[in-house]
Amino acid sequence: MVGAPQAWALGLQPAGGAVKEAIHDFNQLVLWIIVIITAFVGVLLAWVVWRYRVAANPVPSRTSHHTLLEVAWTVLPVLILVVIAIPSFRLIYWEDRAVDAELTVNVTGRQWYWHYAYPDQGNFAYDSYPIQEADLKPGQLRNLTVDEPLVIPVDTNIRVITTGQDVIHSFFVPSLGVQKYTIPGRTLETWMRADRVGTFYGQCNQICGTNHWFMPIVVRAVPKAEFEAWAAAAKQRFAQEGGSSPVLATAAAPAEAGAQLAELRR
Ligand SMILES: [Cu+2]
Repeated sequence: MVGAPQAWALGLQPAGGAVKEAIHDFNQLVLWIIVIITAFVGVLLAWVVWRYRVAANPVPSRTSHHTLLEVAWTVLPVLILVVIAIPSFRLIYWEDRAVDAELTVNVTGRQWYWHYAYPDQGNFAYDSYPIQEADLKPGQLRNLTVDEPLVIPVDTNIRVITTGQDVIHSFFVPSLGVQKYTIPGRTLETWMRADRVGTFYGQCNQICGTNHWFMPIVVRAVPKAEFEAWAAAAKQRFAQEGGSSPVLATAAAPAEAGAQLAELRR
């Protein structure tokens, strides 16, 4: 599966995992509410224009105030908002923390590339740089391809801990339903899960400076055995290249990561 924007597509990207599926369901609810309200207001407006045009209604009524109507058009929107709010808050809290996370990845936003660390896989870390248009190979997506993707095992709850090194960035992968700010001096948590093997594309979606537009994210979900092999090889490779970064490199929990950051900032 490829999680990427399609030409002329309408609506949200297809879901690559459970979080995005829940977002789809919520979107469906809100979309129907919007359609019904728009249709109702449209029909009402058309009827008023027709029924009270000058030819049909030469002497306008001087009526003002209608208690029942006024109470109704105050209470009804409140009820509609409550209907939206309940599943909305439920979804926000569900996205907030990983349940039984089997793997943690630390995501650091930098001007203008990403830095990924795997604290519970031998603590290796590496940078993920965008590929310039001139260097693209056939089949690679323009403005969305990187040299080293974030590799994750499929069917696994993954805790994502984010921080920023310079300015606020945002880790955004639409098809996995992930969007989290990366804020210097703070760590935020969210989670993701790919239910299908595939490549999922995203971008930094917080205006973060000149190259904000060119800060792609690639998440590659692979079978678990393949991930183990990749992690073992990556640990060797990035240790040699010295890809490990002090920032969050050993963070196992948000509290620890926060303490480390405080240490680094002193
Ligand atoms: Cu950014």
